[in-house]
Amino acid sequence: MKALVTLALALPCVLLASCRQAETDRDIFLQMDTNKDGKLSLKEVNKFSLPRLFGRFDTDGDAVVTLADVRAIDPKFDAQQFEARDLDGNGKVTFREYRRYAEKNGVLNQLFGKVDTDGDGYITKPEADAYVATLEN
Ligand SMILES: [Ca+2]
Ligand SMILES: [Ca+2]
Ligand SMILES: [Ca+2]
Repeated sequence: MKALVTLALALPCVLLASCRQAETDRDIFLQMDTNKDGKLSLKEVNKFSLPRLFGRFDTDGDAVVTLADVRAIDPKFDAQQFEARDLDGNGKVTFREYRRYAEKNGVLNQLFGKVDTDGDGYITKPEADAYVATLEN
């Protein structure tokens, strides 16, 4: 559950750029929409967000995330949660391991489902805007 809390905090920023950054919401949406059909599939969201989420935890930028890296952000992060991601058990989570874990466990599915309010399996711009608006209140 801790991981979910961490994700819930990390995702609005990463996924929909609700944090005021140089990139606007619209730019992020267009960047994520790699096949340019005007809507985001879960696959597109994963492809865009997972490297950014991983990068958030890789605080020293050495391309692997250790438990120490994670705890620098979330001091109470559960060691078992970390071990679940460290598929070869060497104490370091690579992006490949993280992606395999994330896709297998559908870490973004819950958030995706929240934003995809009509449940058609795609996030449209109005759905994304409506979600960002709920965060800003
Ligand atoms: Ca698309
Ligand atoms: Ca590993
Ligand atoms: Ca939808």
